[in-house]
Amino acid sequence: MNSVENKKKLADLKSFAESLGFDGFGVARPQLGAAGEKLGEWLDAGYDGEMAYIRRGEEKRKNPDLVLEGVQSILCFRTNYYTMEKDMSYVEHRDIADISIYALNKDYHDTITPRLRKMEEKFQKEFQGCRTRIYVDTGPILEKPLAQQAGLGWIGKHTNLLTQGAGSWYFLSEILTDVAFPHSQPADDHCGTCKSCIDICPTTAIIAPYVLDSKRCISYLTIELKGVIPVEFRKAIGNRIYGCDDCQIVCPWNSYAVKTAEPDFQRKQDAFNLIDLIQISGETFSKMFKGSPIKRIKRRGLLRNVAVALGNSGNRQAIPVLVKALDDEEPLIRAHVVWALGELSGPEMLPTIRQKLRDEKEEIVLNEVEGVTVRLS
Ligand code: B12
Ligand code: SF4
Ligand code: SF4
Repeated sequence: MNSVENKKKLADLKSFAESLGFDGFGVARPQLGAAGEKLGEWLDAGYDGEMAYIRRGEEKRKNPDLVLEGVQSILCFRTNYYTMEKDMSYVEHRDIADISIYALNKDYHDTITPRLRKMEEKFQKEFQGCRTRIYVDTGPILEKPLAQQAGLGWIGKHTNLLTQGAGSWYFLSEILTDVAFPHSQPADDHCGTCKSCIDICPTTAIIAPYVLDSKRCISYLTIELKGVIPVEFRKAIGNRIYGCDDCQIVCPWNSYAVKTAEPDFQRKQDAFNLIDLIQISGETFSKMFKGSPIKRIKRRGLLRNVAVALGNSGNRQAIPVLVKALDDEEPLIRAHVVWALGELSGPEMLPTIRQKLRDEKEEIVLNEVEGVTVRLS
């Protein structure tokens, strides 16, 4: 293919991408360079926590050729999910559950994947016999460094990709292909001397500029971590029950973010009261969070987080519903409810906890009872 034809086809692909709802498009070379090496360092330091899939796919993440043999170009896309203004005042509404903006809507994988398929179909028609692979989030590739190379933005000190004039409230997705295109100009870093994201982080998870220890990040603790939330982070979690937006809220570049008109991303969830949420049954959970990313952590993950948030609410009216929740069939929920009761009440609560859990066998719950006994005695 000659370069004029090549450029024309790229321009057509870009307009098609826009017509599908993508609002950023660029082409990355399929080499990760320093980002691949840094991944190794990051894993060696154990910053991945329990996300074993990252380590499993380490070699593929470092080398896209292991994902698609003969890959020549990676087409990268941005999808804006900014739907509501949010400032840090949300932390003062301690009875209301905070959910990250990206999770208030339909699960983005379900919106973006069909679009990528359409993009892929068009591509296959244009370049007969070519090979392609599409990904949004879950693929064994380093989406942020690739998007940076594709000129879509730079990786900020908070480790998200952000763009001048657009901010960072967007998702990334890709098409890998064996068709060669001219690669885009990589985006430059415009963080400068700013360090607002580092200063605001409630758990000091951004341990150095551009380096995140996932094990400390509230997004990891409330979504990825399957088991018990370490006690040292529970207070800092505040009322956040699914993900965390703080490092993006304070980023000055997000003052340029423009709300998306995407119907799938219009805010559907109402403001949830924590006391109501801790009482939901399995059936209500399934109905309430059908099609939402929140379904991923299941009722037990959500109510674990809600229990922590209630413990941080300072609202003693939550005590009776928490006492009732000690009967929950999920040990993970009972364990965090014990902690929450310890935060909201005094030593007078200990006999009730012991009585309710007199037949308790689960170690994670017994550990919490021991912890609360020490704290309150
Ligand atoms: C694992 C993961 C997480 C983990 C780890 C986050 C992270 N920083 O990578 C956890 C669970 C914490 C997480 C949280 C969130 N995530 Co996430 N996550 C991913 C996932 C699946 C893989 C990312 C990955 O490979 N991380 C591994 C490490 C190695 O990457 P890294 O932190 O970028 O590490 C680099 C730096 O450490 C750097 N480095 C190391 N040392 C040094 C030193 C210097 C000097 C420099 C310059 C660099 C440097 O090099 C490393 C390699 O590039 C991607 C999807 C994908 N397939 O890429 C989505 C993704 C990154 N997540 C996304 C989102 C939206 C989020 C949240 C905002 C959700 C929320 N609101 O709660 C938060 C943001 C938290 C944050 N501050 O980053 C989006 C980000 C979109 C964007 N605009 O950038 C992605 C791209 C998903 C998507 N398809 O849209 N996520
Ligand atoms: S998402 Fe929250 S906890 Fe994670 S790095 Fe950003 S501010 Fe810190
Ligand atoms: S808050 Fe400041 S340092 Fe952090 S990503 Fe934004 S511009 Fe960069």
